[in-house]
Amino acid sequence: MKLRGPADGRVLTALDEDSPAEVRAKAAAARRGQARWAAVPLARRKAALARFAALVAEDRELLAAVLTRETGKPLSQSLGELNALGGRLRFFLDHAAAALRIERVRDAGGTFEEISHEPLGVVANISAWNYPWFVGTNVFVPALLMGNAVLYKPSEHAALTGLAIALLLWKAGVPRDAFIPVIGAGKTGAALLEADVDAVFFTGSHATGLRVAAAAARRLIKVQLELGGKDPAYAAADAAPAKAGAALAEGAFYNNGQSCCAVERIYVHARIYDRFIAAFLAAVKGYALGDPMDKGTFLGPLAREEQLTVLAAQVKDARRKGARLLLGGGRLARPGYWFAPTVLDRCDHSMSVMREESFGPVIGIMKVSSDEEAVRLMNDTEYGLTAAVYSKSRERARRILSRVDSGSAYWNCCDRVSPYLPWSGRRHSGLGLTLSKAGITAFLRPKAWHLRPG
Ligand code: TXE
Repeated sequence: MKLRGPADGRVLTALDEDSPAEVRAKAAAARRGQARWAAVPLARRKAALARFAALVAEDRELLAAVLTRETGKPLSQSLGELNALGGRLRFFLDHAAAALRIERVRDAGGTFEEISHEPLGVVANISAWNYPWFVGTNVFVPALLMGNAVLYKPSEHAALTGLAIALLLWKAGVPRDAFIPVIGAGKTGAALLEADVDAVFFTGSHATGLRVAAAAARRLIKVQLELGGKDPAYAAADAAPAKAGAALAEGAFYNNGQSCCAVERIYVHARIYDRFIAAFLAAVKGYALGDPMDKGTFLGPLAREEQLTVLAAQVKDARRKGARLLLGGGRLARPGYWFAPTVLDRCDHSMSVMREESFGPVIGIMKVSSDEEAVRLMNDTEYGLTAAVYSKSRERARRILSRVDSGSAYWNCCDRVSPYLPWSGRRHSGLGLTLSKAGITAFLRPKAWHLRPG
């Protein structure tokens, strides 16, 4: 498998892909390793993951450079991801013991009823490239802490980061058969789903998520899917247009729009429309575009060449149907996978840019005349990951957001994830959740105990 650098399209290196037989052998090793790892006292499992956090922090400059080379994410944003990792890992470490505690729930007239929590077993973690440290650790850190073994398949676009993760976990004391990287693309992922695993945690596209869910259903194994979104934001009539414009530009263009919770479509009340657009455009025009290895760069190349075609088609479709192109509009004439930051307004819901995930530096904006209209449009989607409202009034934002069918709600903020809060998508955005205390217990199975002393 050849890995190409998105900044210039040149081959970075080549890696051997795991064949189905190798995947099966790795799964068998993980099965043996899991039993031993689960028997390690929690304090030692925690110590290993705490060492992993320290090693990542120590090596963050080098790890950020690796991530930037293989995905094109600007170096400052790769570093941002690595710097924020410590807090996330601390959350998991702090809440691990409580998740494993045995609960006595009732004394039923001499019969004690208790619940204990056991690991799922061997967890397949099929991961994505856009935030490989975040979306990876959201799964494999709590999985390992709870006593599971993990078969980790990094995305083929972030395989070097995947291998670096494995090396650091092993160095930190996680046994080589408790965390095993599986290298390859879709075929390898499909083979992993046929191997002897007890659960699959997937991050990626809706289309692949459906295949993963179907494979898991045939085996009756646990499945969790973290898919994309078409995340709406609404700037209400009482929002501060300059602030909202700048904040939503960042939400739409950070990581070149390649975040599951990137702002994907914007509705702006007519009363503040012109001022909002001016602020939005000024912010986007101010973003430094260039070599992702340069710390001053905000916009780099896309991670995947295929997405250039998707974005070009969305822009063409929108313009044909009457959208106004305010900025950008197409591929940049340079080697690598570059697309100009693109802003379209006068959009409507007949356009794919307002309905299908863009996952790139393209945003559609639409004028609305009431909160009611904004709610209707925000809900006019198959996705349900996040939604944002900009308004001076918390009550107004709460009223609107409680009517939007999404897993996360943002008031005067966007494109944000917290380890303390559940990360979940509704409908086409996913199944199950990661993060929060529930994102730790997701890696456990309860056992019901009926205990009658006699
Ligand atoms: O995703 P895929 P890709 C969205 C986003 C993006 C698009 C495509 O719109 O443009 O998906 O990205 C593995 N069985 N998101 O191609 O194909 C694959 O090797 C088992 C949103 O990266 O879903 C990789 O490890 N596994 C998302 C993982 O699945 C298979 C983040 C994801 O690949 C497989 C990433 C198969 N049949 C993309 N086929 C988010 N939630 O933020 C592929 N894979």
